[in-house]
Amino acid sequence: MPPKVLVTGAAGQIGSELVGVLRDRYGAGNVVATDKAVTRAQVSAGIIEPLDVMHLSSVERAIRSHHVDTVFHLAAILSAAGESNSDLAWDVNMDGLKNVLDASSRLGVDRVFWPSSIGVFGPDAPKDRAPQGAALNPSTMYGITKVAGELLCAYYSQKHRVDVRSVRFPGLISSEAKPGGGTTDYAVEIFYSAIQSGEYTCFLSKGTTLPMMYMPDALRAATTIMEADPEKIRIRTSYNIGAMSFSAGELEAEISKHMPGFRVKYIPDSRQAIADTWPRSIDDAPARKDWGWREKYGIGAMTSDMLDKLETKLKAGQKTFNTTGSPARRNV
Ligand code: NAD
Ligand code: AKB
Repeated sequence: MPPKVLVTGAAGQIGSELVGVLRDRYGAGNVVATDKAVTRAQVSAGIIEPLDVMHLSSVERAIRSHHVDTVFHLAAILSAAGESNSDLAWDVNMDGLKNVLDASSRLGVDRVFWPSSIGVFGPDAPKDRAPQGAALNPSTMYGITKVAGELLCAYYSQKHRVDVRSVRFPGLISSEAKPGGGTTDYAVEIFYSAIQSGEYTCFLSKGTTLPMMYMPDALRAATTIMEADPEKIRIRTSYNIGAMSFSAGELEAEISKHMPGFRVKYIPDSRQAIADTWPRSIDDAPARKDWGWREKYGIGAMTSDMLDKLETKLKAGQKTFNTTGSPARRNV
């Protein structure tokens, strides 16, 4: 029997793609896509419903009425948005998670997926290959909610027997939905600007290096950890998972291999201070050993695929697509 899945935050960067992957795996009728506000255009065909995770009774009603046994809880406020409105970040990220865990515990949900982030690390963590067990002393409200959320997940696994599984995602790069309110968003914006205008103003400095991952790998990580045998999941806070690390300047150089005329200006804003507290790379040995995590994409393959997919997508919507100034693409 396929699982009956509820996805919260389904209209976001991850959810809008994960819903399609889950519907392909488990059947469209077995995946309920929910968000505070979600439209048919944002997710693949199937059941969609409004759901505000701040309301426990609404979360319980959705789980009960659809006989849900598996939840992917994605609703959240990300790092940069969280620094602009720290009260909202605390409320949505903590109350939303606790409501999902309480409802899951009371209604007998089998498995819950909840993404943590490299934002759990703070300035005192090793910058290179930050280990699974590094001290977690984040200096952002987002990071604080992720560390507390990890502990809450482990608590509900032990005390309430909710089978919660979690990974610490790096910055995610996708050709589909645009990111919302994160510090790593530049690594998506840069591709749109390269294609549309041939130039980009980056809000991080050229040398800022961060852990990143291409969305197809992130979606595979989420389904792989959720389908793994329970005894393989030894870490019930959250697993480090890595794929690639690069600086903004290295990404510019990679895109320039395809578009030699591409130009980037670097004008760091408040997001630089957040990026400066995160590691450059992380060590994900436990995820590789316990449940077989392996990435498929590095910076070269990701860049080629992003440019292919975005060029096709933007050309399809050419009525609003201004090609003036866009440098010619070269075969690499
Ligand atoms: P996103 O900001 O694109 O989407 C989050 C969604 O949550 C939005 O559609 C928003 O409408 C919804 N939401 C906000 N408040 C809500 C509420 N009260 N009730 C219901 N829905 C609400 O975020 P994302 O990039 O898809 O991230 C999903 C999860 O993955 C988050 O927990 C995030 O911290 C984590 N994560 C993301 C990244 C990344 O690079 N995208 C990296 C690490 C971790
Ligand atoms: C953000 O920048 O906030 C996210 C993340 C790494 O958690 N992309």
